[in-house]
Amino acid sequence: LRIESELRLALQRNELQLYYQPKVSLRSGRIVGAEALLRWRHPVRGMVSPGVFIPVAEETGLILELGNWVLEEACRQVRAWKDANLIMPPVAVNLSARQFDRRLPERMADVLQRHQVQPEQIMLEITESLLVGGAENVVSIMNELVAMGLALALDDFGTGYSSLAYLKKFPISTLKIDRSFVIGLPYEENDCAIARAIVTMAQQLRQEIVAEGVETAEQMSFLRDLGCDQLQGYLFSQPVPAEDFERMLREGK
Ligand code: G
Ligand code: G
Ligand code: MN
Ligand code: NA
Repeated sequence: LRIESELRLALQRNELQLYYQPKVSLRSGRIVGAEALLRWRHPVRGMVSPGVFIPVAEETGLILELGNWVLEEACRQVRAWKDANLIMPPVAVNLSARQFDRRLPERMADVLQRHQVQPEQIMLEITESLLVGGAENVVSIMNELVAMGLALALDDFGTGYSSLAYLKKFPISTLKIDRSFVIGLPYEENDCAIARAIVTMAQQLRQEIVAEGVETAEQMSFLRDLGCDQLQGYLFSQPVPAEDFERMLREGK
């Protein structure tokens, strides 16, 4: 309850901020995307992790307001970067399952329009929990979003319950291999087998594949040899404030 009321205040007091973590092409080594990650600079507690406050926001329903703030801020930032003549790769935003309702396509159209951002500039990251059950309205909302030009990525892949059948049913263009399978590469045989299976499957389904949580050069070269498309992780960069991400883009890393 304490966090909930403080979180409401945080929205009013501008204590929230988006950090950006680059996604890097394993072929070219260049930045080909970014994931926006929410940060809360609490005046007393310091940096509060989204791992702590997102679950609270989801339970209380505050996630809708929080999620709208994130979409608004991501679009505002993309617009600002475009105005500064930066060549911007797509920016991915995390969506909680509760944000995925009938009005989401309309909300997306509205925020994109107000900031004059092309839908191709924004990617939406969803988790497997949304797919389980395969609700028809979820499929049709996804189809609407994709028809608008937005791309969908499946986050934390491999940790939930989605099967091959699910993957075929949903219009998802990118799979993100969960960090928990990347940690053991290339020494843990089981992790290697899982990573290999996910990449092979994604290739068959013509999906882009992003490995999360890449921290070592050995992990990177193993993933590159597998044919993985992109990496995201501390090896290249932690999530950083917008100014720092902008600097990375300008340096053409
Ligand atoms: O940035 P960090 O690794 O601490 O994030 C922890 C968790 O919080 C991750 O699961 C991440 O997906 C989630 N998260 C970060 N930002 C957002 C956001 O804007 N919206 C939602 N729904 N989840 C987020
Ligand atoms: O659930 P999601 O994939 O959205 O969350 C991403 C989380 O992973 C963020 O909290 C981010 O800070 C964290 N993260 C990103 N790269 C790395 C990494 O290389 N190592 C570790 N341990 N965490 C990472
Ligand atoms: Mn994510
Ligand atoms: Na993830």
